[in-house]
Amino acid sequence: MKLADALLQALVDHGVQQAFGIPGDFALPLFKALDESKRLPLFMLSHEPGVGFAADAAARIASAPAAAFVTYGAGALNMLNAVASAYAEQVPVVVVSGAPGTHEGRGMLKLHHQVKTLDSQMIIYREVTCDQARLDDPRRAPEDIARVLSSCITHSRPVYLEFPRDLVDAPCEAVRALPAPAVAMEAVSDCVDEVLKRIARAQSPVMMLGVEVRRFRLEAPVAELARKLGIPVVTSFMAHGLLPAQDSPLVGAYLGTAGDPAITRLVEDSDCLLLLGVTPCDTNLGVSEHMIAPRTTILAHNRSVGVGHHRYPDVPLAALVEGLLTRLAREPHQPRTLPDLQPQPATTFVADDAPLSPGDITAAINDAFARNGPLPLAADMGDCMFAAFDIGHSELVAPGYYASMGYGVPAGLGLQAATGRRPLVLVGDGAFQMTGWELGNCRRYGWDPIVVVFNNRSWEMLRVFQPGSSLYELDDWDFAGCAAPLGGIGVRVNTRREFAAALERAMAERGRFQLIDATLPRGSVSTSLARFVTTLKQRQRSAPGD
Ligand code: TPW
Ligand code: MG
Repeated sequence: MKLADALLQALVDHGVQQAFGIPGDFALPLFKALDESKRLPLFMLSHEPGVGFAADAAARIASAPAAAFVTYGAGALNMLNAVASAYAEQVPVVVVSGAPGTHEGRGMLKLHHQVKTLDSQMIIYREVTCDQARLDDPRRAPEDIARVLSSCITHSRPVYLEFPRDLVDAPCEAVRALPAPAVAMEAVSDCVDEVLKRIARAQSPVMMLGVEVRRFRLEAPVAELARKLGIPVVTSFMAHGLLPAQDSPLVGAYLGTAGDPAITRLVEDSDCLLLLGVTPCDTNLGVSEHMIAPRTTILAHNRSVGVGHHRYPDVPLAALVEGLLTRLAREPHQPRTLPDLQPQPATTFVADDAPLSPGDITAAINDAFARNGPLPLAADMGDCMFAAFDIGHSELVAPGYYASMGYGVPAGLGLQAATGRRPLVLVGDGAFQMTGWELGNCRRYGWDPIVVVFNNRSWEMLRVFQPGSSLYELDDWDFAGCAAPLGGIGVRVNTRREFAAALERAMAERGRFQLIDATLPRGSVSTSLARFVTTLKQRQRSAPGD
């Protein structure tokens, strides 16, 4: 076998279904091999941040790794922020970077794209990936590839492979996938005992689901667990969009001070909060007037479980969930009666001539989804992400923790590449300025996302953080006018009636991307964003040691 083919076959064998990328001279032989082998569909975008975000979204929606192929230096380092985001949010992206040939760069002349040394890129990438290898020895490469891809799946984090350009055709053995790491069943069993005891003792247990539930494909087992125990289920901020089915045992998303007060009380008054795969970060757990007490929580995250102050260092979430289900099958619990929550009523949408607000956009989307069926959502950072919380029963990919702008549009493309389903993208005007141009790649791949630009001509979220400045005002770009030259259809709307009509048309028309440039008044943000930011700001001032 040749080294490039061994790598590509190993990617497929480890569940990778798509490659996204942009070539360069150090990566050209590898791209040629990728193209000719036909093992993976290759989607080429315009800018490496888009490549990284698209691969991230493809991996999130499929709960499987996705690959991002780039060239050395300018390409790989251009993608760094997207990979950092994937690291922070536990997304299995396999970065494959072309690299100088094994004997290049040893003489007097530095090579183009080189930073300090030929190792600089590897050193930088170590910080944003969970495992790395340079495939510079075809005898060792199969072992290295197997280890790195196994780490990617085990930890659900990005990994980094550097591929010297002269070794694409080097003969090598096929890669043999490693078995999943063994789990100490005794520890799992003790942990299950303790968790069930805590739940049995509690008056008001609540289950909060985090992104690991999705990453490790545990949505169905976790829903079954909640039903068997009779425990109400909420998602964390980052995990909104999990359990999208209408009949799932989900109450809603926990947004602390920014969310539905009934859900906030349920979580914050619970005497046993079961955090399953929840990242313990400020956007998930810090948006509260009083901190959630560690003594009353059970936190399963990052392959360990903490029960109060007691820690099980090597119990992955999947083993815990499976252990709990097996135990409940043997010793069924009497399910509790679920508390009678009174969630906030959904806003009803009126298609009149009033100017649009962010809430109108989501109410109209809910209406359209109820009529036509839901579309998977990709949301960018900004008020549009908070709007996404008002849309029910749909899958969502969004950077709820790392919070990088520029995610929405390329993520939408990644969603369609991975699922074949048409996505709905929610994006602010500021974020669209960063990566919106990737829409120009829809035509050649037959993608037709619907894109709603929340156009308030501002970096509005920043104004909430620090009001009283004109720093945040943006110019009024004609986003709708840009759509046709990029191969799509664009329309600018100002009122609720115009928005509803544009959305209905967009949903009915297939084949080209549809951009709805939704004019919002400057200074208008959703109340959830305003409350969210206010609480985060309060935390900044108080609570040292958080
Ligand atoms: C890559 C900092 C967070 S929110 C925001 C900025 C600049 C303004 C977003 O403006 P937009 O949305 O998209 O018009 P809206 O609703 O607030 O008006 N650079 C990156 N990521 C982040 N998060 C920032 C800067 C930021
Ligand atoms: Mg804006």
